[in-house]
Amino acid sequence: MATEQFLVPQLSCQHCVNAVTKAVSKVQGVQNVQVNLSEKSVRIEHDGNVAVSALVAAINDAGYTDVSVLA
Ligand SMILES: [Cu+2]
Repeated sequence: MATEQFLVPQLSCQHCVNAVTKAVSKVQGVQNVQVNLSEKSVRIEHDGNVAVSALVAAINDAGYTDVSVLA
């Protein structure tokens, strides 16, 4: 089990929350996705075998290109 957190400044409404949640949930190995709209952060729990780059790619593919990795 591992957790990654990302900052996605372009998150602006519930539509964004749904789009990112759906996109990231499709990545194999992802177990839980929590989007905090007020903090514009995405917290992802996965099985430990998911590359950070794959998670960023999924967020990018959903249309959110300005993604940074939080500690
Ligand atoms: Cu939106």
